[in-house]
Amino acid sequence: MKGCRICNKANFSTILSLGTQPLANGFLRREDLKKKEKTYPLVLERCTFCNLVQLKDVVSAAAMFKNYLYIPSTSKTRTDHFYELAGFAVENFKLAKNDFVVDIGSNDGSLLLCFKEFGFPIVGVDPSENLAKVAEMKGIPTLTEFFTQKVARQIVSTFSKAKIITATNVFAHVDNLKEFVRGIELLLSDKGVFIIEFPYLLDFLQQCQFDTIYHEHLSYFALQPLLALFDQTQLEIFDITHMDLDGGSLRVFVGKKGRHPVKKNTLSRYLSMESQSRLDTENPYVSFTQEVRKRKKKLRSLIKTLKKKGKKIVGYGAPAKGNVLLNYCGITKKEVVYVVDSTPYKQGLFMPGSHIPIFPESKIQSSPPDYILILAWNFADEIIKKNENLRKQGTRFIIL
Ligand code: DWN
Repeated sequence: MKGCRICNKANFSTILSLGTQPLANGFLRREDLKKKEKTYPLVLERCTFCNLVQLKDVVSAAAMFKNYLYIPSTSKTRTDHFYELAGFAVENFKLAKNDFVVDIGSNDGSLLLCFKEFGFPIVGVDPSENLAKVAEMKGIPTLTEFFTQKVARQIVSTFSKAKIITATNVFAHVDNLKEFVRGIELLLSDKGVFIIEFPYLLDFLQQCQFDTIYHEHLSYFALQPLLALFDQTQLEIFDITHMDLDGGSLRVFVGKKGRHPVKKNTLSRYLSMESQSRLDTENPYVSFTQEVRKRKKKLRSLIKTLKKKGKKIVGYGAPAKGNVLLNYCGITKKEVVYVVDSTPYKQGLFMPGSHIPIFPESKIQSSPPDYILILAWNFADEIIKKNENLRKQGTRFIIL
């Protein structure tokens, strides 16, 4: 029986099972449609000792990330966010000309490009072979690896220690967190700052973001379990900010112990919000699971009614979470005739499980549907703005 990845205890309370699901970024080619699709159990549980919410089953990281189709640069909201993050880091931590910046889970290099434009030396670390090539073509040196202590030592000996290390939507994807943070201890300079961004458990529960439960997302972080993790290291969390991105995320600032003034009042504010939400009891998770079942029922009945009326429904965005939503709610190409997505690598492929075809966004303009189910709800404003003309012509948007 596996132990909790933060406290090693093996006492878990099941929160929700989403059955068995294909990998959320496991988009299919036409020739794959006839083959039996690999599915994996998808069960969310809570460690009853340190309260880390996490997946029960771990799928091989190589299977998920070696060839990766998700890129952040397909959404202006996200690329704007990266510029803000880079600008904040440069300003707030007074980066000097040669201060070295490392991004872990650097994907196609979108975030590092911002630091590069500021003139800083940079390196990316990402296991995805296809995306490392894209990053290198943009002039972003990238180590095609999962981040470990060995990779940290390699970077220090080849380049230097890092003043800034970023990990945006990566930390929650890591199975061996202790190995990862040991690597940060080796790579981070004495006054360096490790900046982590991830969806916040309180927002996840309050907004019932159950479609973000998928095999890449191993942990669903609140502050309390993270403090327990860093207590085991030479690092400490010294500041936090909350962001609206992705339905509510935290930006957590970590440094070597004693090197940065700890904003105790800020940390206690988050800890008291978490204790008011009683995250250490069954209550919030029972209400979450009840709400999930309600929303599944509501979406299924809406789609059924619209189909009965002969309405044409298409999906907007082919996000990983969209696949979880469609598969968990049993929605297939019979109900949603196609989805559109701005990611070139996804166009021409099919959604895993539902087998809904993926087209470029232009398709939706050429044959306007009656309804657009926004699967990338975290970018609903950007998507609705982009399709204002369709709205004016009577197309309606559905956001669960
Ligand atoms: O944590 C993760 C998040 C950050 O990104 C990864 N595990 C996987 C991935 O999750 P996702 O696929 O749900 O990410 P997004 O960024 O919410 O996906 C949005 C999708 O919508 C992309 O495929 C791009 C597409 N899109 C579009 O087609 N038109 C997005 C916008 C804004 C648009 O206008």
